[in-house]
Amino acid sequence: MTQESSHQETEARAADSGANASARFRERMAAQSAGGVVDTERVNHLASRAVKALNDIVLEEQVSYEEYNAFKAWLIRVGEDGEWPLFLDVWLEHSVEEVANADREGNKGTIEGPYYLEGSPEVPWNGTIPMREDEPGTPFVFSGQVRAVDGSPLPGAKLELWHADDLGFYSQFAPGLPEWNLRGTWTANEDGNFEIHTVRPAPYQIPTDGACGQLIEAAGWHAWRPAHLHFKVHAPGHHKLTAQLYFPGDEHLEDDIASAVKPELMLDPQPNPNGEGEVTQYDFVLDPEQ
Ligand code: MBD
Ligand code: FE
Repeated sequence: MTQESSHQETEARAADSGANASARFRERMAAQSAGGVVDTERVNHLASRAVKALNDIVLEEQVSYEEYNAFKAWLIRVGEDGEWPLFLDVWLEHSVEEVANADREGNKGTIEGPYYLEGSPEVPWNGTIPMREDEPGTPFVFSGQVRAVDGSPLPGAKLELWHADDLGFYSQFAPGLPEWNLRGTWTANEDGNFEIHTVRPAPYQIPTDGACGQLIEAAGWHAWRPAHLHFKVHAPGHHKLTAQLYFPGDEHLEDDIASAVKPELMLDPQPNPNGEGEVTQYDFVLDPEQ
């Protein structure tokens, strides 16, 4: 990594990542023809419940004008910093994911978070993720198989992986990183196997200098997520799986700010017998579509 890129990267501001996350989300919704359409009756029901829940809090907690105005100012700032995607994905998406995937038989999934991008570079089944020549971090080999719930391998399954770099930044959201850095799409081989070469991600702090950081500080919370690898795994005729995988011993497994850790999503890295970094194995099991 050059001095220049590390300098730019560490100067990433919450508002830059927020603006990028908001813009990418808007693009994705615009690309889905049916995106965002919820029928009137359902909007009435859900919006009425949400408004009532907030009013109940005000009445039960005897909320003052000072508190109301602090809340109003903070909501305005969430918008200004582009942090609605971050706020929602950290504090609400885990419940939506729980509802969506309650009856999956195969792999447990977890939240997508705000930093996914479609269309990352294609990598052979045993290839290396796009990264800088001197990408900081422990070399990490991640292999496994993609199968159906009946045990049959899924050759040609696609695995999209994205993760933060050693400083906790995601390409295309923080400045100063090459496009698609630490993002790639693998195609499983004829046995459904894959072997991904990357570097081990570091624990991750959500941006602290924006509206979400302001809330965390005002409430005396912390901003940490455990180190994680994000995946989307898909094969024709099967439900797409969105998951994250975590590392044992991480300080924030029990108190992930995004509430997205599950015991089924733990890796077990071992020293690589070749002496360079670590290896780990994990299989993905996909549910049939019906
Ligand atoms: C992340 O990297 C992330 O995965 C989530 C869920 C929220 C904020 C940043
Ligand atoms: Fe993440």
